[in-house]
Amino acid sequence: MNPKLMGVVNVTPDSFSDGGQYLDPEAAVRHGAKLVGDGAAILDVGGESTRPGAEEVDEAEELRRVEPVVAGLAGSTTVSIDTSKLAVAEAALDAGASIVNDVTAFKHEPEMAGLCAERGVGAVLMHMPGNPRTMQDDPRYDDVVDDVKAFLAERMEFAVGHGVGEERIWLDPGIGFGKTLEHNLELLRRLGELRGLGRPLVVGTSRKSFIGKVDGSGVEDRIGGSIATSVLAAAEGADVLRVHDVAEMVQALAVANAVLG
Ligand code: HH2
Repeated sequence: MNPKLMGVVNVTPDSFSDGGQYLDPEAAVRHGAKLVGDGAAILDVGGESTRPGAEEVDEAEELRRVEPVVAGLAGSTTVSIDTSKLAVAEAALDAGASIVNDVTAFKHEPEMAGLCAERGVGAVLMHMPGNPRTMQDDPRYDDVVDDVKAFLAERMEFAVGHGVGEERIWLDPGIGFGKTLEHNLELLRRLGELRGLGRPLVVGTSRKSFIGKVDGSGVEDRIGGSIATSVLAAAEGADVLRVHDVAEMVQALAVANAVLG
């Protein structure tokens, strides 16, 4: 197992686990540099929380948050911009980001596909039904893995149809986005089935509330669950793990690999 680690840099007042900690651009850049030192290959910079029920952030405000942080980090590492807004993605690419991580898979602003195509950058397409305000209202699937797979296949077709090189696309089942505890567990258990889509898989379980639903832990206390789910995801073929706690993940993967030989 040799997944890349994508370290999370949230430049927000309200992200569910680290909101407010890195709102100051200098603090965010310092944090990103620490994550790279810990072993992150990619930093995912975001200026809008997507936690269930989160309010949408004004475009100018999101831009103001992320632009200096992307500029401060992109010279020394690969940066992805976690946004569903075209103007924010464009400014972040201008500032040096080389991947667009859109949790709406280009549904919020379909022109994102053209932007990624034109700039020749990577794109992470994630599964989320509806939007963060509504996604946890009684989510239902016929078969969660088949439904997520069909959605990702359709979004990939859309992106490729708009000129995005298929080789630049990564796919993400969107753990915690419009899913019950059982849906999340089943997606992790059957993650290998998504390999059939033929593209690298990104998985983000870090500190998410489904972990707390298993053992009652609060958001500050979910590292064990984050590591367990991430290592299992890597064993099922995840290529990129989106995590807050990079140093702990590096150790967990090293020990898991040592055991596996
Ligand atoms: N999860 C979050 C945000 N962006 N992007 C991808 N591709 N996959 C994910 O699983 C994912 C994501 C939510 O985590 P976080 O950024 O810590 O919280 P918030 O959205 O509250 O800022």
